[in-house]
Amino acid sequence: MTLHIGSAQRALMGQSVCGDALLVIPGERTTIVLADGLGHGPLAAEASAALCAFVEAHVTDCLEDVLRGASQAMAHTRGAAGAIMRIDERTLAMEFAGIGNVEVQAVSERLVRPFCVPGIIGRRLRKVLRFEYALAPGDLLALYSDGVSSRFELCKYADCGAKDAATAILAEHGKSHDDATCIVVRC
Ligand SMILES: [Mn+2]
Repeated sequence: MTLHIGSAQRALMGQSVCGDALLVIPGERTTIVLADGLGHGPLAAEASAALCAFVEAHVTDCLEDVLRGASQAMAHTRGAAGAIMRIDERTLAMEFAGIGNVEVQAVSERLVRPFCVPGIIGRRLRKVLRFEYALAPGDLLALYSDGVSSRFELCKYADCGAKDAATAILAEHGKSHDDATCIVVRC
């Protein structure tokens, strides 16, 4: 089984750095991170990079622990919204946990509807929810920051490659007043 992963990202117009960050860590279980540092510019980028680095350093820990640990480790940063998705390449078992304004959509014959709970990574986290799903070949997922309007239908991009889908979603639904990132995964 193989995952096809593609992404697209751009900074808010006028900013030289993007406050969003993304990371794909391949492995038996591929881990995907999307982080949106609060606000814009270098301090937002510092917070989102800190989340990606923390996840990379704790890639085998359970997702609740990763988010809670990251939140403590990021106390000196501005804070970030962020989501982590892990997919077992062999069984397509998927886990997801996220905090704040990162959204996820799925196209699947099964009910796949994970979501992020309110909060800021880098502040005291109250609730952390972890979702588990069994994905199937052909399933399509999109993970995106709040610089992308959630009013799109992912199924319209079902025939595109992952990279083309992410690029098209960003071009068609990116908001001009925020950093924007979209990651598409096809099983
Ligand atoms: Mn944002």
